[in-house]
Amino acid sequence: MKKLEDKSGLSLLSSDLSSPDIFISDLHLCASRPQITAAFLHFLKNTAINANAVYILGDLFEYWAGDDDVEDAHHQAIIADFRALADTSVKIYFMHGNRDFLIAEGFCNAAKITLLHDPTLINLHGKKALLSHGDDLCTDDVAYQTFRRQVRDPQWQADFLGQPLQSRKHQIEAIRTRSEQEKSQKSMQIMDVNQDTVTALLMAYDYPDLLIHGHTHRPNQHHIQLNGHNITRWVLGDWYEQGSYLVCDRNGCKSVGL
Ligand code: LP5
Ligand code: MN
Repeated sequence: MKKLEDKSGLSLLSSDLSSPDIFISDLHLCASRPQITAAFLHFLKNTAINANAVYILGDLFEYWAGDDDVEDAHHQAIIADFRALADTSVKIYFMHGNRDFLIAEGFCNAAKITLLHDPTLINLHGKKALLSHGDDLCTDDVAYQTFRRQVRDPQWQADFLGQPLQSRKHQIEAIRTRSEQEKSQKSMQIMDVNQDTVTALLMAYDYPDLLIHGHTHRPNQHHIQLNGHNITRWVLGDWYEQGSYLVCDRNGCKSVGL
């Protein structure tokens, strides 16, 4: 895979025209919801296996406290099935979400997954598709964006990762509680993408045909007309109640429920 160095670099990832590409996000896998993990592992073995590539656009895990947690039994089961899928030559790409941005080389190498920058532009069966987790687009959520800047700071991350794993998990649980409290006070509009931010991103990436993201848990297909360009914004669904994925081939994209 070549790394995207500039905004015109459409050569980054190219889809194999004969097989579909699959996009998922917001699975929030954790040991306390074993039925979702089982559904996901079934999906890897029975659906993803027929794809050219699987793109996981963030929040694969409920949270990720650091790569020293790869030894956890729940994580090992997932890693084993990713490796098995990668060994069949299905490519697996992962982009950080707001829950699992501490995933690094340790997990990716163990799982045979390639980490993607947010955002990443790909050539999707001849269409330009811009991929993102989506949290960066929620700019009306000022409290979250302040929090995001803090925890994405490399020095902050180095200090955090220098603490014992159990201590990190306790701190994350405390932030989760606070996040849930604060979310209950925020309007749905504040927690959605900001249209001006979306527009600026689409223009910065020279009007891609598609923008595919998750995070908001509001699966939908939005048609955007921007300066003479027709753009589709696909929002992926979460896996809390029922798994779903977006599948794209040379005929277009469609959302599929499990
Ligand atoms: O995830 P979701 O969809 O429920 O809510 C998000 C935003 N919340 C978060 C927080 C995460 O859920 C929990 C942390 C994940 C693990 C990260 C690991 C490493 C970090 C460890 C930190 C100790 O992302 C939520 C948005 C919502 O999406 C919709 O977009 O609204 O944002 C919040 O609720 C954030 C609050 O508004 C602000 C929280 C301030 C916390 C300040 C504590 C500062 C201390 C920092 C480090 C110790
Ligand atoms: Mn998210």
